[in-house]
Amino acid sequence: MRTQVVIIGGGPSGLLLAQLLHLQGIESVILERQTRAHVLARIRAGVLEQGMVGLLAQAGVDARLRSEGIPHHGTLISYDEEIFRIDFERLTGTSVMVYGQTEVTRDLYDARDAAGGRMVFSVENVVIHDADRDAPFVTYDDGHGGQRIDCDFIAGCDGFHGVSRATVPASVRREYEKVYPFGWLGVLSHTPPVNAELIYANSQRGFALCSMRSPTLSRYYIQCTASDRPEAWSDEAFWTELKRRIPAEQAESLVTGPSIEKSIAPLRSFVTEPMRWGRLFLCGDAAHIVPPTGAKGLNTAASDVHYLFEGLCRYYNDKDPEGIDRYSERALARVWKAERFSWWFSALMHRYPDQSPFDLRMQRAELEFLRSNEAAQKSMAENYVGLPY
Ligand code: RFL
Ligand code: PHB
Repeated sequence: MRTQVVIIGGGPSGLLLAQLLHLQGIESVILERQTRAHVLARIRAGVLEQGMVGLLAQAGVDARLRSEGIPHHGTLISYDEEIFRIDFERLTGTSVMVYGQTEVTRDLYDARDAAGGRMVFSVENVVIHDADRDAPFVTYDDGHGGQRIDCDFIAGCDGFHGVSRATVPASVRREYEKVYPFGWLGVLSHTPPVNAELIYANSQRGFALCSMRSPTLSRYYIQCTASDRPEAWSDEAFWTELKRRIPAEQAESLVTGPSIEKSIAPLRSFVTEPMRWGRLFLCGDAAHIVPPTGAKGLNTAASDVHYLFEGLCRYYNDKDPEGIDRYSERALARVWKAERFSWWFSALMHRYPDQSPFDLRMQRAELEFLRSNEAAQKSMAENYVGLPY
């Protein structure tokens, strides 16, 4: 088999890239390790920047997003007895959209089906060959034996644990990593959200976040220890702990109910450089991870897709290699800004096991500065709604 671009990974990055390329007449094949049902069962991000909303519109997959997505014009931040609002609309003139990653992925699968896009699920032993030569190819097992696809380029959209990053020789790769000494325990429940906007809470007992997916579906998180397991948390224990970490008014009005999903995400900052090796391009979580504070993971994956898509279009439509040659540099410039914001917002909002009384006062001073300073709020809001592509 032959195609122009082999896309490894059928998560949001791979699907969005495939759909955008298709609309430009550029052929691709997606290879996904899991089943479609497995990919669609994952509960992950919930907040989309306008840049990503625009990209989904460009891909022609924004109909449901426009009707079911919830625009958010600000967010609340609480600490101790204080609560204040960051007004995105006033400070930046724009807003974010609350619409789950699961729904984005479902819309993209539907679009790929409608376009007759080639996707192979449950593949095993994906191996990238000759990425540093002119005629690369990918081999894999599809349950009926070994297969081979020859191609011009490979997009490594296979997440943090995929094969793409590992294909780049260690002598070429530079990796930067910070592992945080805590995780997030997340619960999804069929209950009305406690507040119309998200609440990020820094409490003496640790961080909490009140988020949502729809007017009847809530998503809540609490900071937990890195070694915690979801089975150790009953629903009752979760709700009790959440109420102790959010402002009293919201704790009183919180509607609780059975969890329909409960999971723990570790927190990590990670970047690999460069994001290109020969004809292999890394995209999204395959190249970088952010802690979820500030919701930058999915949005940064989308900006990578934007730069790669632009580069491939210029290559195929104008025979101009400049876009793919500059892909790594352009993507990384934005990636590091998202890394900085997620790291800063995580440090501001969590309790660290080794925080000294001085560290705690610094955190509080920073929160007070943010509460009272217009320039600090503007900087936070600009990063939250998403820096320009
Ligand atoms: P994904 O979504 O991980 O998709 C990669 C796909 O590649 C497949 N794959 C392979 N396929 C073929 N061969 C192989 N060898 C393969 N290895 C892997 C996988 O099965 C998968 O389908 O990466 P992508 O597309 O780059 O998208 C990135 C986003 O998913 C990610 O940035 C966010 O979900 C991060 N993230 C969150 N971001 C937020 O902005 N807000 C959140 O609340 C939030 N929660 C989360 C998250 C990530 C999590 N992970 C990765 C554990 C919660 C969790 C639990
Ligand atoms: C979510 O709704 O899952 C969510 C929202 C904001 C974040 C992280 C996760 O910063």
